[in-house]
Order: sequence, then structure tokens, then C-alpha cells
Amino acid sequence: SVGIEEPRQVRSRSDFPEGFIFGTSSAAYQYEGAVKEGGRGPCIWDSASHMPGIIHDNSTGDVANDHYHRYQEDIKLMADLEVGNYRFSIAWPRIFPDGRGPVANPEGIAFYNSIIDSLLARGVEPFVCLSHYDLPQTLQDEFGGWRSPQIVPLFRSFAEACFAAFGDRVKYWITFNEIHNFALKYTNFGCMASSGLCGTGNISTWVYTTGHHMLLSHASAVELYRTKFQAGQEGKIGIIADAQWYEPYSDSPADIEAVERMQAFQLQWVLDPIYYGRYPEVLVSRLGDRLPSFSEREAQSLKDSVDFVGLNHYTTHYAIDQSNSSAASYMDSGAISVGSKEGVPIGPLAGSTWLNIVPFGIHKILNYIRIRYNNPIIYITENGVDEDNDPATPLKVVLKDSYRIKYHLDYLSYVNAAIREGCDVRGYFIWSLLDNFEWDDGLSKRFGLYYVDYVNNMTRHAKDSAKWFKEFLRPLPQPK
Ligand code: BGP
Repeated sequence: SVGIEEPRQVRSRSDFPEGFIFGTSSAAYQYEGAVKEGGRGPCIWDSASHMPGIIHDNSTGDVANDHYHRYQEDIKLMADLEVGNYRFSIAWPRIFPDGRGPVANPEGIAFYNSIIDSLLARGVEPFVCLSHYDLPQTLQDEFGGWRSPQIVPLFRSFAEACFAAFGDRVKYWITFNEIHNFALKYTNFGCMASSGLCGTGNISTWVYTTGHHMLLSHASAVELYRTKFQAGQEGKIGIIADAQWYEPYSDSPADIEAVERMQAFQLQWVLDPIYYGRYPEVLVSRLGDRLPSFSEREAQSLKDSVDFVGLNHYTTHYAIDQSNSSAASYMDSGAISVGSKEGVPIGPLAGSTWLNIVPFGIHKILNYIRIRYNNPIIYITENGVDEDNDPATPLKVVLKDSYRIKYHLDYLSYVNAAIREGCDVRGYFIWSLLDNFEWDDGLSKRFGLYYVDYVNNMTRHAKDSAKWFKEFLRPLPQPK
């Protein structure tokens, strides 16, 4: 059997250290809609979602959950929950419609100013992510977007506009959401359906070039923040890594090693440069010249380039060694992952076929990060579970999401155990406040604490989990 002993079950926020924060997470393209309003320029997800065959239910983010028009109502929902933190992203094409500064679009600035001010007025602290997948289409068309080093100074100038406009009130900045996951989607979808600039064929080259330029963009934005803004604004800056946990498929040394390689090609690929200024050795040796390298100056700018790390974690899979197989394996890591063994899933499946519910995985990945990166400050920036969007199910049944409550309580109990063992976890954000546009799954999956009625006026309905979260956030009376 795998995992640690069942941890003590948490009941409320009182089980967490003083100052531990709770929030919900979102992303601009998944929530806002209004893609042609407010002077917003087109982004790569507009193009991709309109291309046949990319989004499973053929939906798009054109309207999404209409947050652009309903953000006041949504912020009121957060205030009702008494949740103290909200993570969202800024759409680059709302600030610079064609991707290029220095003159920012005043309507874009006004929109995010209004969100930030409304949050603060209701006692909700913003965590702001600069890049959550929505690259301006112009930059893709001009030079291949993340494929080219030309992106680095442009990202820096977008970041500068945001620090300058919002940094007086935003104290937590995140440069990128999930470089690993994004680089895969970006490459798989032909660099989001653009002018063929991504190239075809060797995914294992384009993926790593994309990641490389994102890492350099991160370093450049952090350097700018630290030299020009941080002292006056007194904020913190970090990055979000996505990391599943892996268990070996068998007891063989090869499968045990495959677990480590899966982490190398997912987590270490992004965090080793950020903490140590270099790629993990196993990537260098397996990928050869398909993996770009850092100059001395770039390595220095990457090293220690975060004040905290955000962790997005949902699931655990088995890792299987494939180092001797000539078949293309996951990112050329020589390993693949699967969600079940001999027909038995590693944990119950949620709505998404990739999401096995395995609460102990979060405990293991937190300890893995603690050990490998010398106990960094961690915010869990996403954790959540989904159900299928099945129009045949009556609303009152959909709202009874006891499995979501159980998911969060079980995962939180393991987070709590990790904290007691010394992991420096400072906060936990649920994905997500509302049902939303789930990238390639479109509107077919629902991750929200609130149900969004896409057919009737986008009405928000509290699921049982929203009521639970409100209760959970109320501190229990402490014994005298
Ligand atoms: C993460 C993304 C989120 C959210 C979540 C749910 O990888 O950062 O934006 O989408 O996954 O997964 P999905 O949308 O693939 O169903």
C-alpha cells in the first residue's frame, strides 16, 4: 500500500496555523468572455477555440462565464463566503491589444483597477498572475510567440505596465501559471492554431524551446520587479508549477526510477532553473541539443528568482519505465504515466479522465518540494475536482456535490499533515469559485463551488460545497 497513515481530519480553518490563507482561483480567458470588448486584442486561445477539433464540446471562451460583465456580483459571492484571497490573471491582450507597449489600453487598465478596488473594498486580497496561457495573437503571428527569444522583452514590458498600474495595491505577483502544462498544450495544438510558426513534428523540441523562453521571461520580469518596484511597493513575486504525484507501477527499480524522471520532466524542469539556475542533469543528458542552455548571465538571473512558489496539484498516477522502448514516450522522459493498474484506478475518477482522487499525493509532493528546494514558501494555488456538465441532470441534483466537500477535506487533511512535518505552506486556493471554460474540455467539465447556468442568463447557484467552504472558513471557538 502507498501513502502515509490516514492523517488527522481537519474540520475548519482553525486547524491551520495563524495567518494561513484561503482563496479561490480563476484565469482571464476561462472567466471573462467579452473577447471583443474593452479594446481587447485577440489571443491564441481565441484562435484555438474556434478551430474545429480542439475543444471537446466545440465551445469557446467568447462568453465563458461572463465574468467581465458580472465581476461585481462574483466578488460579492467571495465576500459572502468570507474568503480572504482571490487569485486571477490579467489578460495581456486587454493591456496591450497587439502585445506591444508601452502605451496601455486605458479600458483594460480601468477594468482590472475596478476588480482590484472592489476586492479590497470587500476585504479580499488579490493574487495576480501575469500569464495564464492567453498570449496576444499578434506576437504569435509575427515571430512565433513563445518559440522565439523576441518574446522576452515584450513580456517584461507587459509586466512593467502591470507593476506600475496595479502594484500599489497588489502585493502578490505570479509571473506564469504552469509552464510545463502550457508548453505541452501550446505545442500539441500547433502553437494554438496560428500561422504554422510552431513547426510540426518534434514536439520534444518545441516544448522545451517554449519553456525556455517562458523561464527567461520570468527571470526578466522578476529582475525588473526587484530592481524597480519591490522596495517601494513591498510585494512578493513567485511562479506557479503544476505537479502531480507519481507512484511506481511496480516494485522494479526501473519503475521507481521512472517516478523520479517524471518529476524531473515536470517539476524540476521548471523549478531547478528557478532555484539553482540550471536544468536537471537527466534532461540535459536525455535531450541533448533539443534542450536550450542558459548563458552565465541568464543562469544568474534565474537563480533564486522567486519569493514563493505556487503549486497546482490535483491528482496522482502510476509511472512506468519506458527507457528501453523506441516508442515516443512522454516528452522523451523515458517514462509514461497511467491512472490505473490491472483495471483498478489508483483513486476514484472525477469528471475528468485524468483526475484520479488520491489525497495522499499532495502530502508527498509537498514533502518532495520541501526536500528538493530547501523548504520554500509554498502557496497551493490550485486544487479541485470536477463533474461532467450533463444537461440531463436536474439542477438540484448537480448542486449536491458532497464528493467535492470530501475531496477538499481529505486533501486539506494531508496538507495539514505536511505542515506539521515542517512544510512551509502558507495558503490554499480552490479551483475554482465558478464553473468556467476548462481549456480543451470547454464547458463540458464543472469545477466550481458555484454552478453557472450557461443556458439561463448565466445565473450562479451555490453548490453544497460553497456552503461548506463558508462554514469551514469560520474559525471554531477555541477552548479556554
Ligand atoms: C490547471 C489550470 C487551470 C484549470 C485546471 C483544471 O492546469 O491552471 O487553468 O484549467 O487545470 O484543469 P482543466 O481545465 O484541464 O480541466
